[in-house]
Amino acid sequence: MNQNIIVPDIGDFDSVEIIEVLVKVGDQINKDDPIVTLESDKSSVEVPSPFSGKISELRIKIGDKVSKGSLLAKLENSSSEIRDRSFQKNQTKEKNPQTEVNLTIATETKKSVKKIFAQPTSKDDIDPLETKEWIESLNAVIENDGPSRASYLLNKVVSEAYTAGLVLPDTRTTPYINTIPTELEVKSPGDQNIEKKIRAYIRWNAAAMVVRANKISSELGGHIGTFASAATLYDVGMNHFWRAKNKDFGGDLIYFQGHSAPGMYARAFLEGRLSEKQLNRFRQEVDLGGLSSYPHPWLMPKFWQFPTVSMGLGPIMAIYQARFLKYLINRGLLKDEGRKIWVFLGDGETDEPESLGAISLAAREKLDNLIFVVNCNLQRLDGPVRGNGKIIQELEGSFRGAGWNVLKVIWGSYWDPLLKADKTGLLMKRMNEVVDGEYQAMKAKGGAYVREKFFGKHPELKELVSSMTDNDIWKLNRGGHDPHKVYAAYHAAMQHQGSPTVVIAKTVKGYGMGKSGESINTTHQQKKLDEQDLLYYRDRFNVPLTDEQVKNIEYYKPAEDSEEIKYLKERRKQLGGFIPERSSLATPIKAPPKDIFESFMKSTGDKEMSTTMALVRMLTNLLRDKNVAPRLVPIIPDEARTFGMEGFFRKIGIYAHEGQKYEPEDSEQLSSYKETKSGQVLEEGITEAGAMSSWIAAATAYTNHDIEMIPVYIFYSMFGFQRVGDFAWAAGDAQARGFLIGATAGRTTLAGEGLQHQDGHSHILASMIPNCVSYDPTFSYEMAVIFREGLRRMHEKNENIFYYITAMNENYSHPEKPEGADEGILKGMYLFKEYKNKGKIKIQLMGSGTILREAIAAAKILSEEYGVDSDIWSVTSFNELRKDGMEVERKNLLNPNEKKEKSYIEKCLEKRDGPVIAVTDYVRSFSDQIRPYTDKPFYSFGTDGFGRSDTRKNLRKFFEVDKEHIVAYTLSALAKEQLLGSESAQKAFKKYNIDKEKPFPTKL
Ligand SMILES: Cc1ncc(C[n+]2csc(CCOP(=O)(O)OP(=O)(O)O)c2C)c(N)n1
Ligand SMILES: [Mg+2]
Repeated sequence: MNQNIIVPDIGDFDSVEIIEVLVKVGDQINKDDPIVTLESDKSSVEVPSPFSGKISELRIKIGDKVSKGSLLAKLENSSSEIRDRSFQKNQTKEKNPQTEVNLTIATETKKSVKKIFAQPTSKDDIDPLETKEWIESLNAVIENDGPSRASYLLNKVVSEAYTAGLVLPDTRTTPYINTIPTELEVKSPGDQNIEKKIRAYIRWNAAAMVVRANKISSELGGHIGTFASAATLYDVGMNHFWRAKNKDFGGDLIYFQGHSAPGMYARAFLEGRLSEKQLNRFRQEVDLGGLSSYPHPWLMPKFWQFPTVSMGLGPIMAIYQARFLKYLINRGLLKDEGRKIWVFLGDGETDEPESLGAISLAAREKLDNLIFVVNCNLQRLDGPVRGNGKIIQELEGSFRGAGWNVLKVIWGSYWDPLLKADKTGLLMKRMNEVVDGEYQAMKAKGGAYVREKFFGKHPELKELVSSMTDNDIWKLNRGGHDPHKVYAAYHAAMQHQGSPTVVIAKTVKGYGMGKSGESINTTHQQKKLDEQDLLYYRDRFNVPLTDEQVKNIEYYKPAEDSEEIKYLKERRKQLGGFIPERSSLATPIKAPPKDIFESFMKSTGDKEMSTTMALVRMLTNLLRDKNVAPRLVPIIPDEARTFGMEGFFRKIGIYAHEGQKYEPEDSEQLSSYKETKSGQVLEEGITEAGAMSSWIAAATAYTNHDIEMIPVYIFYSMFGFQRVGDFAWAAGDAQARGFLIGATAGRTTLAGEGLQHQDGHSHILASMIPNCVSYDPTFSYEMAVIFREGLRRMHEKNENIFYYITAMNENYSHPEKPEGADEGILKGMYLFKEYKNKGKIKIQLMGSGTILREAIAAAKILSEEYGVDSDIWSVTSFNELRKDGMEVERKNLLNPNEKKEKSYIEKCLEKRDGPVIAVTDYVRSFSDQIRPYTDKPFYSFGTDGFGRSDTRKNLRKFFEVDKEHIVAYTLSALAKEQLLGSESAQKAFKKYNIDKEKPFPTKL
């Protein structure tokens, strides 16, 4: 059968140009193979063939303009399967069980029910007998038919109640008791005696390490109280749950709470992974071999995996990590091995917007590979987290509301008999009503205080504990310190499917520290324990050290053949190895062949485009390279259309773990919104923090998943570094490899959007991150050379750097790459053009981004109208030039007797005359950075001040970076340098109507 391939619906565009023809007559093509690439003034998109077959005729060529319905090619022997059916096919495949359930419920609840007026819940039990019957019925169902039947019935009853208009009590929270009832707790198979000893040694060594460091200098700091509260939470995980990476398994990923780092070192010491010498070098890292204060992969690249200490970043990065793991599995790049992501965070830390900001995404994406453990020691740095409330209940409400499986671990086993004996419900009532401030005070003030303040409120409760001593009461433990309760919760979390789990554990800050810091407001910063405190701590945990050893703050490590060390090592062996440990088995990605970038090296002639479009075309080309294509991870926070990337939607699909349950409104269109389980694009919605977390997950996949990925996160540059700067810093720490693209960059280039949108400083922020390599290219060939090198350096040569490249939305034509420019493009500057022999005076004119074009235009005017010659330098990276300048200067200062080395800037400028005039679309400090590295007079111009909306022309005039200002200021600078009389400048100011009275833009 013969078929015509025509241009499908391409949205609002008409008469768009064909820029590539990707097939020729005689080619055998498959359905969805691209035929041509179309380019409008905003975006480029490939047109796929709706059929497979052999191309018998081509009706178009490069440069032709086509619209919807234009004939592109003819096919012979084509199969009749048409493109639009693919959606229907998908739809039947990806069934939606949820919809079916909802439908059943809906029809069932349509039964007629007698409507009654809504009434608030009655406070008093007017018929206790009836209440008892209901409860007994429920218990009978639980016993006879199991909890799932009981839940079903309750849900049914609740639905009926809603239909009847009843106001039901708030169900976001459950009573202030453990979620898992004692009878349902799965018992730990471990040897509790040995585990207790191991935990005691770890506690001791962690505290000793901090105290020792502070003996050297109190400048060093450190924390004891955080780990003291969390030791059991970590130990149970280490002994029983967390599986390490090895040749057979990808490994669970554990995000440790930053301030609990001492505990991880202390365990690694017992495991024989860290030496005593290393412990003694806690927080002393300047000479190699020290231990970093907190988890920092940059400083301990074989140990730490995740930088977590800037609070809030760990939780959200971990959520997107769990999501990215599913993405890799759903895209067929990774095996599903049931790996889990565990995240530890403090209760105070949950106040960070980032901590809870993405919990609804975790539930929506059904991330049952994710387990949060919130260590609720009820305190933060200054005092209680919720003195007047209950952080555990508040968190339960938030997580349950978001759709998480919530496991509260509030009370330890010593409370079990009391709860059982409490027939009146008063104990639970009391537990519910006491606020955290009181709970904290109770742990600080001892058993008698608890008897009076907690149990003393009701005679029945006082009676309940009448046979207990104050010491017994004091021993009533919190769930987070009870290994049995913690084990049961972790076990349940591991089994849970369909949603993420949060274990909310109640603990005591500074547990075991006694007067020196148990449950007191100053616990967090306690880092010095005196002799008495140390002796108390030793006794509290039965650490077998003599008084003398305690006074010397010795570490305790039993012999290698002791039962404790053998047990500890055996447990880790069973779980596949040690944790944390950082490694990479990823294989590099072969850099794409040159021809993928070749078309960008040529002039675009009259054709105008933006560097954003050039980049998007580059990515489209890269999707044709078999090595690179599957590894590309385009990440966009709801701006694909802004950047002309909507063509990616259909071409590679948007990742959606449930596929697409609806027919998209634009399904007929070429760029239709296609969501699919194997989708490649991460369309994040409006969350820069989320998108950045996705980028970090992908950019560190080489170590966390042993697969090299190439994330390209494209964002509004204004909403980049300044919005998520701390994540970018963490990315540097984590040794991320990938591209950050600051699109719509430049204070005057974004024009209409105004003050909050126009970026004139992101490069300064990027320059602060040591392993971030940044560029502000002007022309498409610069972008191509930079991007190609980024792929080579990061993903083929595995350098631990990441790229920040700005891309603009201004359309202009692009010249051909000057011969031999590659090296300079990458180093940061190259000679773009020279005006010679016109005049005697010369300037060194530098520019970057779109403002380089103003400089080029100014050079022409200066040459033609004022007889001033210029060397025009395209400065692709002031940041890279500065790095080179600093390093060379340092070397020269260190070696005053040696021959002076020249920085790259000096080499470029040494044989060239005249002052430097530097102009960019960024604040002056961007170009000022290279001032120290040339002895030429230096004048910089930039866009200091708040942006505002107007046309590009007006904005450039306002910020004084248009060609007219460049000309006038250059002439004035030449006058100042006494290379020219001042009349020329005066003339130019007049000619261009430059208002000398206008205030400096930072003041406007
Ligand atoms: C973003 C950020 N802000 C502030 C700090 C300083 N800081 C370190 S720990 C801490 C208190 C932590 O309290 P919590 O989260 O409850 O942890 P805990 O030590 O009680 O387990 C603060 C304010 C930080 N590390 N990161
Ligand atoms: Mg806390």
